[in-house]
Amino acid sequence: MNSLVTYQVEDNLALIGLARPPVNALGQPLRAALLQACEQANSDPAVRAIVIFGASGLFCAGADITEFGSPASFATPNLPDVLLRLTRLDKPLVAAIGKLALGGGLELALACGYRIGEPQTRVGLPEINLGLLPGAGGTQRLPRLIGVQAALEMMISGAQVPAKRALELGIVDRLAGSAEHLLASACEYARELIASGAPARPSEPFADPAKGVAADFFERYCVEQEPRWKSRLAPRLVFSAVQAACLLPLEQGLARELALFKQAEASRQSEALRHVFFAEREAGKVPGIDASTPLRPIAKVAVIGAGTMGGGIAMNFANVGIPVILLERQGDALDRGLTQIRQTYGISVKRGKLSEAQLEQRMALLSGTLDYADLADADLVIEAVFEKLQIKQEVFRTLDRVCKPGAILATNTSSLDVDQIAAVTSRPQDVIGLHFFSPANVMRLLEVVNARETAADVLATTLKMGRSIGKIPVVSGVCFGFIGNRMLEPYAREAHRLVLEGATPAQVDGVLTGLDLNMGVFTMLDLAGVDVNFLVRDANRAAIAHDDSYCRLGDELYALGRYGQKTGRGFYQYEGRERHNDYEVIALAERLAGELHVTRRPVDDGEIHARCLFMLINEGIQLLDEGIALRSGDIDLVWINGYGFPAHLGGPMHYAEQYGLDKVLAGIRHYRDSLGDYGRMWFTPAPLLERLVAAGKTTIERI
Ligand code: 3H9
Repeated sequence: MNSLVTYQVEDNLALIGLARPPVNALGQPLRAALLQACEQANSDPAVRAIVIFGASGLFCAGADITEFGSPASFATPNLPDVLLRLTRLDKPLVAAIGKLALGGGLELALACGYRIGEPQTRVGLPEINLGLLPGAGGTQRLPRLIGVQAALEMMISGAQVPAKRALELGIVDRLAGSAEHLLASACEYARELIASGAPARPSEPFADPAKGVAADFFERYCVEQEPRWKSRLAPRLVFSAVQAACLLPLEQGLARELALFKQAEASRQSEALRHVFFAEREAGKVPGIDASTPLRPIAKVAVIGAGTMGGGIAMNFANVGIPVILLERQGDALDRGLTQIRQTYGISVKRGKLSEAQLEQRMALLSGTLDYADLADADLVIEAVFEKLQIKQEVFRTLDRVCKPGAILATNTSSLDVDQIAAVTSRPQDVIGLHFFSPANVMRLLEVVNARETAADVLATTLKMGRSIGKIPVVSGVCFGFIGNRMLEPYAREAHRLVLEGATPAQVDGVLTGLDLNMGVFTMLDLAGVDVNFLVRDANRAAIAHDDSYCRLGDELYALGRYGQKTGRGFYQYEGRERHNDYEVIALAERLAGELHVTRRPVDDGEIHARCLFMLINEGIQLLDEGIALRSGDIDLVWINGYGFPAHLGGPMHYAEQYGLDKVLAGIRHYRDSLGDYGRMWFTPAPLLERLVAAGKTTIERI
């Protein structure tokens, strides 16, 4: 038998083990081997039932994602055909689902008439996260097994369903007592089936999925959900496929599913989301670090500053059972911080995401102090104090005095020079930047700033720690603003300048949200604080001293105390959370344009798109060329997970590749030549972009 599956006949049972590490992805070779093994079992008169299991425990993570977009994805035997054939074997098949059955892996289990899990089993149809829909029968078979509503919910959310819930829903028929007993329990199940003369496939609980579904179910579902889908294609295709399950007999439903799947697979959105999937896995691979790099233990964490940021950071550790001590200068600030954390957990309790007991467990892991001496036994200290170099340096001098040798000293700065912070300590090798994004307990991005002297084991430890608290850690070198905020600068610059030239904040934001960004530049600044943005910009004033005219609008709003949402006025006016245009801001822009001799004119949406996006892309390419970012996929992850760039566009670098690097370059040159002094000042193409286009490259890489 092929080495991709193990095959054994024991006591009238054929045991077929999937053996393609690491996750039994159902690429063409495994599909062929599985089919061959099943045919062999089917034609062997000594075999009366078949058990399919994961040879190393894990059942299957689905189709092989690396095959999508290439002829291999449907190379013979293709997955839908293999699974259809399995449903037609005349012997009972039992899927023994160890650990995971995802996507095509769950579809394989659904093609088996019987399914057993273990307590740690999780099942799901996460195809939507790849811009796809289940394409090997899932959209047709799952509704017939658990009903339309539950099936649709699983496919639209892409969520993993834990074992107990899978049992309640009827996705698995029973659970083994433990993972170790799974195969033995599956064999026992198969023997029971043989003994009772059970059919190869039992009848389906929801054989007519339309039955019992309200006549207006699909219509109502669409009205409720569609606004959240924005311009994403995959949810709409999932929806159509499930609708087909209600309208068409199985065979025609499967054909419809296949057509929809192929449409999804060929889409740019799926290509972009697949890029993101692999970028997330690549981001963990950092030169100079591998499995042999030693790790430092992190059993206790300290956070300096119990404000919104410090509190949010602390919650990440309490959530995974690591004790955290919060340090503040004043007792009342500390109390406020801890109360705020309790309130935030309280909201999760109200939403049913956390139990009261879990809230108390987490709060019990959090303690407060006003005394640096209490940080002496912390393994990792994260400083989250005011964003000013001198203040942070003072904190690090103190940490250097009080922390134990080998403690990792991290700064949560969003823009300052980590080398200069490390330099005030006697142990710069232990210093690193850990830039959390607000709200720090929610946002998945963690920029890990690898300073000049940061030791390899410090970097490796923080990367692992980042993943263990559920973040996507991305390594950045040291520069002003690191990857994310440095790119924000030219992107926001264009937005501000366009308002001086005649666009309105709402028009600029509308173009950006029209691309499915979570929010436009001005909404984001109002949320983050016009004052915060001013202070960051001010710290970098020397770098833009040659022309900071575009900042004048933000500077004046700051001077007027219009700090954004928190003061009810910023680039917009607010009533509660509701945002309205503010004609005072337009009048201010008109006055400033006059003073700065900027000619006002109607600005079209295409220009807003090009100027904001091309400048964002240009800066990203420059960062790659400077080695601040290790790869273009890292830049995409930063903008998707930290700045609300839509994952289905793949991040700004992937967006540029899909848009055409030559067109981006031509656009930058066009504005360089057509915007007078301003254009000549700011629209300089990144040399790497010029080199890539000259070399005829269509992907962004360092050359
Ligand atoms: C599908 O099934 C379509 C069908 O409906 C229809 C078809 C016609 N393929 O994440 P990890 C690799 S769509 C290829 O680091 P973890 C991954 O790249 C699929 N490779 O580990 C990595 O490689 P490397 C639906 C895959 O423990 C290594 O395995 N399924 C696949 O943190 C380890 O992965 C999904 O969307 C794959 N399917 O997480 C599930 N899966 O070491 C996608 C993983 O070279 N996978 N790899 O970097 C996952 O969600 C996670 O990988 C999983 C493990 C939870 C399984």
